[in-house]
Formats: sequence, structure tokens, C-alpha cells
Amino acid sequence: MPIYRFGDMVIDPQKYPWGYKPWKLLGLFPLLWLDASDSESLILDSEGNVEEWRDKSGGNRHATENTTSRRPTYISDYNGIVGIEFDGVDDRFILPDETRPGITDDALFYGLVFTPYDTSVTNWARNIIGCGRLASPGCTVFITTENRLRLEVAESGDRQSVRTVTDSLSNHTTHFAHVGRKINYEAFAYVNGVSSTSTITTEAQWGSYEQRIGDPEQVGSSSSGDFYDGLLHEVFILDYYPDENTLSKIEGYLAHKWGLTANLPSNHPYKDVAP
Ligand SMILES: [Ca+2]
Repeated sequence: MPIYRFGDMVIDPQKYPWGYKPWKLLGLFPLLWLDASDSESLILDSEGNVEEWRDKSGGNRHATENTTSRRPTYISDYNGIVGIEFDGVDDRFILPDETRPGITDDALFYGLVFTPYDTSVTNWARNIIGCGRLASPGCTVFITTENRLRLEVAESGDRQSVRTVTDSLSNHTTHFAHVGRKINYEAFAYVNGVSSTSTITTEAQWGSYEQRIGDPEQVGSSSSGDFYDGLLHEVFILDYYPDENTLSKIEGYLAHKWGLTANLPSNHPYKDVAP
């Protein structure tokens, strides 16, 4: 019987089953929180693949995959960190609807740590996490044909969206990133603590690809793009956009937790000390 440790507290899972909230994410209240570093949150099948990646938000919004061949693989040591490996062919997870942030006129935010193996795109994108088809409100975070991380938000059946992209991503390199949109439609993307240098503000570019943005409630796959090929280490979703101090804490937390402080800018407030 596993015992969950939280600070100095020892939590008996019989007394506090999964869904009780002993975990804290910087005082944030995520819609979803997947954390590969927590072995208790990973349910492996007999092949060593991940049948369920349990949500630590407290909402029991677990990522699951019923088809054995589509289950991502647990990697215990990738350059010293654990990760969930997506094969780029058909691996994915399905998430419950409750993990969808509000879309129309709402703020939303994704934090993630990921290691892309292959950023080349055969179709139009490699979806990391996304929800909804263009025909209905939806949003997705994906790697573009230019190897950039991008957030796309579609509202009410049309791309009344804000979107932003980052500098090119390196293969086989672990990145921490956050992308999101404020309630006033401003969108932001940061990779390794550095803001996007190229934000797309025109909307016309999307017209001919309208039918391809579709992505059901999945992590790592899309019905029309390419499957994600690489590792995910941590993912969380907020239904609000944090303030500047909180953004810095998020970056510091992710960088220190995953051994990525070298990626932080030298003047970052949490360059040397974790929040
Ligand atoms: Ca597979």
C-alpha cells in the first residue's frame, strides 16, 4: 500500500484516496495537472506502457488510453529525468471534457515540459495537447511546420483566434514552456523563460487549413495533424492567465524541478533558487 508523502505529513491513501488534494502547484488551481515525476500518478500496463496518467489537480481528470498499442511508454531515465514517450505514430491519451478551459472570450493557460524527438511536420502540425474541433470552440498547443510552439484558439466555429509562436525548438532537448491568452485576447508564448519573438497577429493565414485544426480531447494526437513524437514530462492547464510574479514562479518551479535552470535567462528571479 503506497503512502503519499507531502512535506512532513504522511498521508494514508485509505484515509485520503486519490482525489484528495495533498499536492500543491504553487497555489495555482489547475484544471489539469499531469506530473511524470510522481510515480504514484502513473498506472502502467504489463508492457510497461502508461494506461493512465493520473491528474493531480484534485479533479480526477485522468488521461487514459484503452487501446494497448496506443499507450505511451514510461521512460525512467532520459538524460536523468523521467518522461512519457509518444511514438509519433498513434500514441495518445484521452482526457475528460472537464479539462477544457473556457474558450470564448476567456483567459486560458498551458504550462508544459516536453522533449520533442522529431519536430518535422508531415501534415500541418504536431499536436501536443488540444481540445475541440474548429466547428466548435477549441484550442490546441502544437509544433508548427517551422518547429515552433504555437497556441491556437478557435471560437464558435470560426477562427476568431489569437495565436502566437515561439522560436524554433531543438530536437531531443527538454524545454519548459507556457502559452496562454488573456481575457482581452492577447496571447503569449514563452519557451525556457524567454518570450516569443514572433507573434502572428493576422488571421487570414488560417483560412485554407480551417478543417484541420480539429483535435478531440487528447494529449499527443490530432485527427488531421501529426501525432506528437517525443516526451512529455509535465503538463498543467489553468482557466486564467497568471500575473507576472506567478509566471516567474512557474518558470522557476519547472526549471528547478526538471534540471533546466541553465535554460533560464541569467537575470531571471529564480535563476539560482527555486520558488
Ligand atoms: Ca503506438
